Amino acid sequence: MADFFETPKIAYEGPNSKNPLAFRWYNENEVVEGKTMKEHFRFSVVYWHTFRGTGGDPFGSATMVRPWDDGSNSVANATRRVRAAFEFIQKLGAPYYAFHDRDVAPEGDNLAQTNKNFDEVVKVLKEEQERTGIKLLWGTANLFSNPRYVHGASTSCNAEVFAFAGAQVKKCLEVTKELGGVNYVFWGGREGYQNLFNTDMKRELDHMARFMHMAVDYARKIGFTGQFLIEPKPKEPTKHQYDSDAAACINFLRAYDLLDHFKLNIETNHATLAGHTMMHELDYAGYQGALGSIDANTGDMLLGWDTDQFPTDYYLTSQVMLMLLKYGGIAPGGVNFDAKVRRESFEPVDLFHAHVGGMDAFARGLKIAAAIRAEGELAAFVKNRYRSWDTGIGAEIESGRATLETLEAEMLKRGEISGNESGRQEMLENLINRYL
Ligand code: XLS
Ligand code: NI
Ligand code: NI
Repeated sequence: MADFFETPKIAYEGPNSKNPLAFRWYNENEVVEGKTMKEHFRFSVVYWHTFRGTGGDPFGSATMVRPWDDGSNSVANATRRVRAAFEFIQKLGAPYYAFHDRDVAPEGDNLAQTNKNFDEVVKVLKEEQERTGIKLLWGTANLFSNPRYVHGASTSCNAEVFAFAGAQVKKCLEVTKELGGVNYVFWGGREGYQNLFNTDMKRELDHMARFMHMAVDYARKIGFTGQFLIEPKPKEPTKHQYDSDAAACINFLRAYDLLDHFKLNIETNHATLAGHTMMHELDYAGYQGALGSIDANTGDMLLGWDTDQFPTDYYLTSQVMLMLLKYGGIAPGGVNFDAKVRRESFEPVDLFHAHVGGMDAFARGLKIAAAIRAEGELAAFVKNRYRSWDTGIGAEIESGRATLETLEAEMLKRGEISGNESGRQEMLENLINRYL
């Protein structure tokens, strides 16, 4: 097998290592809270940014040096790219990858030709999965790049476009099943609007729900048992994306009777764009039983778009891991690096630096979160903060026995509440810093 990368396999060398191409914290067999790190994270590499990202931006063309890629739209080039991708993922030691249909195989002149190209590349993906043991975390259909999706896919004003998108998802579900994918993602590419003057919002949302029901029905029909996921994002490319945040997605799923079939794939940078923290989105999805998977990345404080940077901040990864531990882990989802190297980091080795840093930041975050939980001070504080609900009037309310009349009678007797206590935010922030 040809070597596309000069970098050798990445090894765990421990916190004192100064080797930039070694893990200092991610030790896949190390057990934390009863599970190995490998099981906790289920790290996944994305095909789109890592193997299709060119470094182009609105002000300049491609910068990435990818010697295995001749830039053509041929199946031969796509096949070579698969070999390079699996060499990379194997050397990195990530157990999963994720793709859009159009990342892995080129579109042809018509749907039949496109499907044929896809099938040819899928054979190679399957061969490489078997050779390396790397598995598919999720598949998804790209329903936003092609100009036919200018007005959206399932929410397009044009029914023919809905039909084409349906055909595309059918094929992508078959392929995801064929490759043993454990999830299937819908990110609402252009499912939103730029302007409400030309938009029938109700009709579009009804159509989006119809589309998802069709996917659920077809999955059942072909025996695809992977978890369906929706990935919230509030804007970009449209001004308003219908799947704007965890709460909006869950409301949509519940309103259209889809909540039994879907969970959420929460992405850090999307949470930021929605004006939430990642921790908020994870807690919200988690308490509703809808936390499915995460797209791990980070934005830039000074840039208001989806910069998809690799996460390196321990404060962030500690918060994420506190939430994942709280809700019992992420499987069958995973920690999927929907992140791209900067345009200026154009050499192949930068892909290793980026992923090594992300995996290490998450491993460090896991250890910090586990230490906070082991000591139990934070949990004890929260439990104590809500103690008024455990007995007396609080327990009456929670159990549903209290009414406005009983509350009035009780408060007339007391005359006033007996007092509130400090939230101790600063003390708790200092407490977290003790573990960092
Ligand atoms: C775009 C999304 C996208 C999804 C997959 O912002 O993050 O990459 O993860 O379609
Ligand atoms: Ni994403
Ligand atoms: Ni994104």
